[in-house]
Amino acid sequence: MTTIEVTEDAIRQTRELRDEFQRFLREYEFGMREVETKISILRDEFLHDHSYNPIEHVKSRLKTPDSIVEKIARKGIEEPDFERIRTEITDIAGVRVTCSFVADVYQLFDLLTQQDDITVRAVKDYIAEPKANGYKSLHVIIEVPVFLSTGPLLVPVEVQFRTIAMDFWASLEHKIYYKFANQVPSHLVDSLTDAAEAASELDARMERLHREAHGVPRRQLLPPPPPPRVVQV
Ligand code: 0O2
Repeated sequence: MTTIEVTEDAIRQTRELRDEFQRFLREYEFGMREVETKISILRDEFLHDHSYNPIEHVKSRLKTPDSIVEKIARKGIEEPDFERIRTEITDIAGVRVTCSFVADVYQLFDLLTQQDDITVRAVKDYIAEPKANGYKSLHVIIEVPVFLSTGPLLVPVEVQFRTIAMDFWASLEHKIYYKFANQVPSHLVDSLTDAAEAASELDARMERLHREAHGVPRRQLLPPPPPPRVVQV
């Protein structure tokens, strides 16, 4: 049997690293909570002032340490330190906002990204340009200030906006890929792409029905807000 000698110094260093990693993750959790609060304020205001709730549900998650390590490897980040991880991995904190209709997706995106304390770092509009497999969602990396005892800190948070139909498709697709460990048989890949098309048609049909029943919402007749501040990274 091999025995490993663990020195006091090694134990101290390991503890320091653990504490630093926990502090690092906590910053993302605080950023995530700020975004959750902003979304829930928008939802409540919509309900009271427009008697309409554009949000079906909100789900947040912090990337697990395993998933962070896997992404560091996938991106080929050599000798990663906390600063490098901070700049390169921008989806450690993620908030997913599932909306009723596509119009709600873009309106909530505008209302969140135009807030004065929010800076937009990057936008990926997979609704305007879906992925080859049919995946649709509007992704944005924002920076939100968090006020700590040591001073303010800008935390990146990935927000994904999508409709219920897009969310339904993405959840099942994710499960299928997980089950087949990413080696999905080609007939299933084709069926999934067809299903994404069917989900888009359903989105369009339900939105038309909603407008027929309720008319174009007053909030959608307002002039469009100015574009968000985007910082190139
Ligand atoms: P999880 O479990 O959601 O965290 P980048 O971050 O820009 O360097 P990446 O990660 O490819 O590169 O970014 P992108 O394209 O914005 O996609 C990231 C997230 O979008 C994924 O997170 C998924 O949540 C979602 N996503 C993207 N493409 C697909 C897809 O084809 N199917 C499904 N179901 N979801 C998708 P994670 O980290 O993979 O997973």
